[in-house]
Amino acid sequence: MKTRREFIKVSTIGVGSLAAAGGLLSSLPIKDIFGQSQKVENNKSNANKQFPTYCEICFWQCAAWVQTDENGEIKSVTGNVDDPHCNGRLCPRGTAGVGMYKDEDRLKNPKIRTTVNGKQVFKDVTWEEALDYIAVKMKKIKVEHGAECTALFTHGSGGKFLGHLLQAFGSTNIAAPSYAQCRGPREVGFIATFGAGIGSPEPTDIRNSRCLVLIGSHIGENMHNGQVQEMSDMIRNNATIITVDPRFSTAASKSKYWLPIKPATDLALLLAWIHEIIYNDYYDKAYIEKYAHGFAELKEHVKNYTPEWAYGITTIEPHVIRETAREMRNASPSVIIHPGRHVTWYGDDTQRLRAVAILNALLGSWGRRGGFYNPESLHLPNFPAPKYPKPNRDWRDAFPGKFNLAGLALASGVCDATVPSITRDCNIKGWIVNGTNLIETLPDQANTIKAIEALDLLVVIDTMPMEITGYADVILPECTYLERYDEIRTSAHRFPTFALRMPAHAPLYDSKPDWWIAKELGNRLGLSDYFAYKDIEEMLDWQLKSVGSSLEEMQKIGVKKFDREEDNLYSLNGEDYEFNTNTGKIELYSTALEEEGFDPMPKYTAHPEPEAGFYRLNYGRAPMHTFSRTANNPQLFELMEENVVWVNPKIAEEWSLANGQEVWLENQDGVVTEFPIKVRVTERIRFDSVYMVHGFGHSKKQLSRAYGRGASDTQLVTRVMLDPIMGGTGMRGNFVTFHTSKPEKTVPDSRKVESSKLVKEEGGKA
Ligand SMILES: Nc1nc2c(c(=O)[nH]1)N[C@H]1C(S)=C(S)[C@@H](COP(=O)(O)OP(=O)(O)OC[C@H]3O[C@@H](n4cnc5c(=O)[nH]c(N)nc54)[C@H](O)[C@@H]3O)O[C@H]1N2
Ligand SMILES: Nc1nc2c(c(=O)[nH]1)N[C@H]1C(S)=C(S)[C@@H](COP(=O)(O)OP(=O)(O)OC[C@H]3O[C@@H](n4cnc5c(=O)[nH]c(N)nc54)[C@H](O)[C@@H]3O)O[C@H]1N2
Ligand code: SF4
Ligand SMILES: [Mo]
Repeated sequence: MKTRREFIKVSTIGVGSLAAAGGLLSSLPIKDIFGQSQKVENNKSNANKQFPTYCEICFWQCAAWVQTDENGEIKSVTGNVDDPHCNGRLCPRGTAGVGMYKDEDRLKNPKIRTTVNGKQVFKDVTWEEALDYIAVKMKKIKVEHGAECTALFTHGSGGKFLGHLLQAFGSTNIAAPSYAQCRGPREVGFIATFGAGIGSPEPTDIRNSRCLVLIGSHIGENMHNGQVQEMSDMIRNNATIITVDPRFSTAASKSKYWLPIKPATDLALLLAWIHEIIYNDYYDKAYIEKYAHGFAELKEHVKNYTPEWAYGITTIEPHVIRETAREMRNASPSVIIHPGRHVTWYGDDTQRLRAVAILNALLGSWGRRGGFYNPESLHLPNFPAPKYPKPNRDWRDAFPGKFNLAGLALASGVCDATVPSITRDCNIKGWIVNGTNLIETLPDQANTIKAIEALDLLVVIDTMPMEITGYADVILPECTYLERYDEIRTSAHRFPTFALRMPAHAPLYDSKPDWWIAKELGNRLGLSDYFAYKDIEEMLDWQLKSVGSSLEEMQKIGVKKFDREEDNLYSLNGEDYEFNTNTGKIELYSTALEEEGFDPMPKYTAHPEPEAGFYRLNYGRAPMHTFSRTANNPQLFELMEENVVWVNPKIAEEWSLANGQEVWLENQDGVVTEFPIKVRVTERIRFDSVYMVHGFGHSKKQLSRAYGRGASDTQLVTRVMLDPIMGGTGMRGNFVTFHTSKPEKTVPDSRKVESSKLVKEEGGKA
């Protein structure tokens, strides 16, 4: 069958030759790389100034200042001292924000997929042409299938404008991979327990805590700034850190206790801790009596979950389980069992996070100093606009009766609802993908591509040529965060703050911000009433003036702090409080889960184990990179060029693998990595697992530095362990084995979508 959409590599004439010289380029110092192809507009009126922004290299959104040089060129980015997210210090990635702006491989102008001489290529077009094309296609989808058959995938600030556009158009299918592929189960587990989710930044009072328990949450490699800083403060104060991780992480190296747990068994450890804390009367009696529901049921439920029972499952010795439970009790209520963030591991993730929430409840840490504080934010009113039309269906209709507790749309669910199925009547036909590299982000790449094949329209808005842009019908280049305004950051913290992002330079090339793209598309779709401001400056000024500030003020200060409305940072010291749960109490026994037919209290269930010769694929973060988005950043590439696979010495010996040797990994479904990855032999990983950093192994040649460097974990995540409660995609149930030379086939027939769909052609002129 002839495929409609072939994979096209976005290429430019200049970049094609640069890519060929990738090896050479990569060894040049950063300034030479910048000097080579950069045509930076001279912008002298901006010379030697500083402009406020907040960082977009990850979602901690640290507020910062952008400095320009004597030519008005962006020179550096530094932390804003008034910002509680960063306290004036950026992480290495934030400092390298300039590299994102100066990356010569950036997308430079809009493109439309077209066929020339029977070959699919991308044609350079004007913004007018690109936006007209999209509007015509969207209207057609609306007439033929309904507006609800469109969806937005978005990760990052500009998504709000596109979300507004989509809702005005008539669809509520707005999904971010930061939910079903990341923190969704944590939110659902905590909402079921405390009636409130965690959100971002996490309201963990780490700096005042006396005991921090990290369960696969690798702060220090996971560089979420404020909490890394607070954890350093804790270490200086000699507070106790307990790290549960099959790998000797950076956090483990700073901990009093490292529990090298057998992967996939954390729930057993958590239940044993709950058992210890209840049966030794370590729990906070007054707190539980006043605030909790279901203590007696919980006590009975965990009766047999003893440390000896857990030892057989987790390999953590009973005396260690007892000692660490005592450490938690000694610190209570200033103790945090950290909820983690990327928690979609084994499919029972909501229940594991329920156990984490229950443990925090028993120790009385929710709403207490050194535990979880009560975050506060100040909201800005929306610019006046008509009401959104009410769609008569959404992605949920594809899953009748399922995932009712999911609080947000599932990116994987929207993707599944796009794959044609005779049993579903909600097939999505148009996607706008903004700031998310879905090919590397969603598990089961073959499924993602199957969904893309079924689309009538795929618009990709990105700053870089990434794997996802190769599948687009229309590519729109967004300018980087250093070249644009966005919404005011209003995230909750110990006190409310606003942070402004404004351009420090005009957009390079022919790139545009999301707010402009959304407004222009709105005009073409007959939705201009929803965008009734001249430009974003007018809108922001209107919003800020409504709360007694102004755009002018924010341009000067960058961050504005507000007092809390009430003195209730720690609100549960005996005060009356009604939780937003069915019982109005902290639910140790969850009535909401019971109503949905799930276990009201977490139960341990075993997960599949690797066969002989296979090892569990474990992945995580490196301090100097964010997912797949920074691999090509010239400054960060200098710090880390590729990922490596961590292999235990015992296994390395069995396979005769040497440090630095290249291997190809093959998973349980016969999928082999496209590129080889170097071995790192280390005691820091258990013998039953291997570990690699996510975000490498780019197959996009236009990424002149990152192409083919290291391997992609996503290629190996073909098995998904679905969380039945909220639809999170557990991704750590995949097993791999080694090849020392490249095996012939890289994709087994059973997983091939359509071979020609992955034809990697060079595109036309860009
Ligand atoms: N295998 C595997 N999959 C994972 C994970 C994992 O560890 N392993 N982690 C999961 C987690 S925790 C998360 S949160 C998600 C993250 O998933 P994503 O957010 O999809 O992560 P990235 O791969 O960084 O893709 C970001 C995309 O946005 C583009 N971009 C960067 N800045 C801008 C901008 O200002 N504007 C626009 N329009 N585009 C921009 C980048 O070029 C890139 O294409 O992935 C999840 N998926
Ligand atoms: N530098 C940097 N920092 C980041 C990001 C980034 O891309 N780069 N991304 C941000 C985002 S969106 C997120 S969601 C967070 C993610 O960061 P976290 O939520 O902290 O962690 P994960 O990525 O889930 O976890 C990785 C850790 O879990 C361990 N692990 C694996 N399997 C198991 C197991 O069965 N049990 C236990 N106990 N541990 C296990 C791994 O060895 C590894 O140390 O990081 C954030 N911070
Ligand atoms: S933690 Fe680092 S990358 Fe993330 S927003 Fe802050 S400075 Fe930027
Ligand atoms: Mo995440």
